[in-house]
Order: sequence, then C-alpha cells, then structure tokens
Amino acid sequence: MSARPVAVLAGGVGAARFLRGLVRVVPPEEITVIGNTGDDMWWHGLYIAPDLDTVTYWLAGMADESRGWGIQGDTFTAQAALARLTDRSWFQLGDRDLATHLYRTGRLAAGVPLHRITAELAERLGVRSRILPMSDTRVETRLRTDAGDLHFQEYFVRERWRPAVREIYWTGLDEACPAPGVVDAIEAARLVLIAPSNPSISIEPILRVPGMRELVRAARGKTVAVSPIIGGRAVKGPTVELMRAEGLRPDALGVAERYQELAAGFVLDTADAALAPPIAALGYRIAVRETMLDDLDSAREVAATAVDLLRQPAAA
Ligand code: FO1
Repeated sequence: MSARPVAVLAGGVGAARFLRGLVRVVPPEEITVIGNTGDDMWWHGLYIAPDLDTVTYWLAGMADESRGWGIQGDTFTAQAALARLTDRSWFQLGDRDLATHLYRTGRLAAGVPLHRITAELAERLGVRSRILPMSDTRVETRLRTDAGDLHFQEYFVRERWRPAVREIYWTGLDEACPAPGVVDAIEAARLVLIAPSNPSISIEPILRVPGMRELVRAARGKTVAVSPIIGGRAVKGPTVELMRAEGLRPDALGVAERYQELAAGFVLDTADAALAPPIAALGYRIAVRETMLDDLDSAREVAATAVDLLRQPAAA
C-alpha cells in the first residue's frame, strides 16, 4: 500500500465505473476505496453488502456491466428455488454471488470484522486496490415515504423508487466509527475523490459516520468531487428525486453546493456547462468535460481529469 494513497468515497455502480478508469490512471495498489454500507441488508440469514460487492466485482473484472450489480454470466437457480419457498424473493441473489454472501456471513459469525472480510474477498478475487467499509458496525439507510418506513433496498428494489420520500435517516450512527484504516487513508492521502455516486444515499451515509465529515472537511484542499448528474439527470437511480426530497437543487450546482465545504475541485459534464460559473463562484476549481462512464476509455479520461484537477496551476 502506498504511503500517500488516493482515497475514494464510493457508492455502487457509478463509483465502480469511475474506479475502473481510476485504476488505469493511478496504480491500483495506491487506491483505497471507502465504501458505503448503508445499503447493506440481512436477507434470508445472509449479510449482503451491495456497494462493497459492486466495487469489488467491477475492479475484479467480473461484474455484470449491463445490469450494474452482481456477477457476469451468473445464474439464478437458487433464487428460483427460494421463490417457491417464500414470498420474500424480490431481492435477487445470483448463484455465484451467493458464494460471496455465504463466505461473508460465515466469517462475520466467526467474529471477523467486516473490514477484514472485505479485504479477504477483494484479495481472493484478484483486486489490487484496498476496499474498506465506511464502518464495521451496522449503519442502515432508511426512508420515510408515503408507502411507509422502508429500508433502502425496500425503497430501491422492491418499490422501484416510486414512493414519495419525506425523509432519509440512518440507524446505528451512535455506535458507529470509521472502520480501521479509513482515518489513515484520508489523512495520508495525496488526493481524496468523491465518486459520481448519489450524494443523498451513497456519499451521505459515509459522511454521517461520526468523525468522517470533519475528516473530509480537513482534507478539502486535496479533495475533488465528480458530479453524478448529467444534464440535470442521473445516469441511474433516484439521485434527482432524493435531492429534491431533501430540498436541494437537483442538478450539478446542487451537488456542488452540498460538497462545498468538503471539496476544492469539481468535475461536471459539458451538458451542464451553463452551471460552471455559479459552481466556480462557490470556490471550486472546476473541469467541464463529458462524464459518461460507459466505456473504459471515457472512465479513464474522467478519472484523469479528476486526478489532475488540483495539480494544475490556477487559471488567471
Ligand atoms: N438491484 C436490483 O435492482 N434488484 C435486485 O434484485 C438486486 C439484487 C442485488 C443483490 C446483490 C447485490 O450486491 C446488489 C443487488 N442489487 C439489486 C443492486 C443494489 O440494490 C443497488 O444497486 C445498490 O444497493 C445501490 O447502490
């Protein structure tokens, strides 16, 4: 592990797409990913950590890239069998993916902390970057909606993010602290990146872990955020809906406002170029470029832009 790593605050698929570009710009061994675990869920006795797994699978080159989550070429035989036994089958686990959850759950039952299990999985699957959960203890993202009080996965997968959201909140924060390695990774980092993930339910849970916001705020001068919104729309998921529910501007400027105290650099899409002046006026150094992360080349270029942004001399 590099003495001065690049630390990345990461959610699921948006972060994973960005990271597969970043590992082509920065040596993978120098990257520490700090992953959201607010989406984690106990499901039929298994502990599922979707964002950690998504990042792991993408960096291992085994992700189902069109679906975004799970493993390429996976089958769903166990899932089909489970569906005959129970009505609780709305959250799908692939057969090979199941091995990850069995392994993780067994190790947790043996008393091994989540950060160590996450490292074991990454190592065994051939990932050269370090992947850390934001916290070893459970922090759960929940939403008060017009369809009731829901776990994030109930809102996202079961209800397909249709319910109107009144409030996002977290349980477990009082007992939580950053997982071992997280504080060091941010403090020692030469660069901190906020991946193009949903600010409300992917990045915010990481910042809610006691001590994290202060830590990132203290690292502001070396932190760059990449906008997850392109042309006023999220590439995937309810980013715009949740920002609106929180009373924020649901666009790149709203994201920049949200990260103003945390980041000194901001990468936004050319489709949002009209927002560049007000974003720069918030005190950011900015880069405007295409930020779609569809393929490897574009992911590498977006990552290179984020990595270089604070290295360049300030414009006159
Ligand atoms: N997303 C879905 O839309 N439907 C699913 O059935 C589903 C299952 C699933 C299983 C394991 C896993 O790691 C992720 C899974 N996801 C599924 C994705 C997940 O709900 C979200 O992508 C993240 O939590 C948001 O980042």
